[in-house]
Amino acid sequence: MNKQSLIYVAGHKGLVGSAIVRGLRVQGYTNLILRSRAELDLRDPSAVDSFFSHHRPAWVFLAAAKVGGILANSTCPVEFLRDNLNIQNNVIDASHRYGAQKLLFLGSSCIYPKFAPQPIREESLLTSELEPTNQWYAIAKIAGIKMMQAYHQQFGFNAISLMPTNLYGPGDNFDLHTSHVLPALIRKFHDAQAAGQRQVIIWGSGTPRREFLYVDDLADAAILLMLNYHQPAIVNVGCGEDWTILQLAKLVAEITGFRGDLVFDASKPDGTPRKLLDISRISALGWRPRTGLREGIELTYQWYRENRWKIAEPPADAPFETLLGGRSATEPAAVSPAGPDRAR
Ligand code: GFB
Repeated sequence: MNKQSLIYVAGHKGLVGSAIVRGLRVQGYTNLILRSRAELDLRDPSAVDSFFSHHRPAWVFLAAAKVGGILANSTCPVEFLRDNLNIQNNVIDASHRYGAQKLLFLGSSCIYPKFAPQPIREESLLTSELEPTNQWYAIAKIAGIKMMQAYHQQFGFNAISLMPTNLYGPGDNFDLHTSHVLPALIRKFHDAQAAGQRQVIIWGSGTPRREFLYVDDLADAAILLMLNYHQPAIVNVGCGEDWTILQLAKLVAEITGFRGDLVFDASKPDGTPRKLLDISRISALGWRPRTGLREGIELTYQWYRENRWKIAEPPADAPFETLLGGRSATEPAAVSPAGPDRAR
């Protein structure tokens, strides 16, 4: 990849794609080609074919995907399986057919078995059953990894895949129905603080452990791999440390200034108990995360405060599937009628 190469970042408006664009620009890669979802629907094979045949990007970062938190994943299995399969099949195939020099695909730490030995090594893939709440998304991502390896094996196509842990940062989705836990907690605590509420509802038991990586660090890893890694074997990207949801909630409460009670809603799923990644492989290539969790949450909270006015409220009757695509905001989920547990 040189500074004049035409680089296509698919999904440049999303959390990961926007961070990759920021990282590329900082490193002097300015010949970028970017298309919004409205301009190019990556689920449509003929639209993707036409885009690649006209522009023939040399380097492709495939950061476009249907993503969401635990509730979105378990509520919309069709979108998570079908849309991700379609997007990745179209982009992988067109990248190869129109002569891209290299393609980078993003999997996820949730593709590993639910009870994989911790920290999770890349070799754990497909060794036992998946976590049911995100099996649809995981199956699509596993198919994407296999597709990349198949093109590598059959055509010698330089196709590489990285497995990020749970990501967060500027541009995240703060919609309380569809977001991941970290942006959801930022929003819940901010809103509770603003409304003078004394309680914030946290889903599940608070005991699951999660690893959180600031998205600009992931972008640096993606660019490093694009430049220096050419193997079909997948590469984990995480920070090497994890926290319980309770620990995370206390930290976000402190950063946002919320001093009320955390109330646990046991009617919501916990998901997998733990998914800490083994990062020996990427560490051997010289990559380290630069942003600690506290600093990353502070930066993300700052972004949220500066940009929350841009986040459109969806109509009250918006169907759940339409919320998946956007940055829209909704009311907090109701407390379990069974009565939540009090944590502090
Ligand atoms: O981030 P999250 O939605 O997804 O949830 P996963 C992580 C944990 O936080 C779960 C708890 O135990 C949730 O029950 N949690 C507590 C909350 N309060 C909240 C809240 O207000 N919102 C949310 N969303 N969670 C995802 C997969 O799993 O991981 C995706 O579903 C993807 O496919 C992503 O792979 C990285 O970490 O459980």
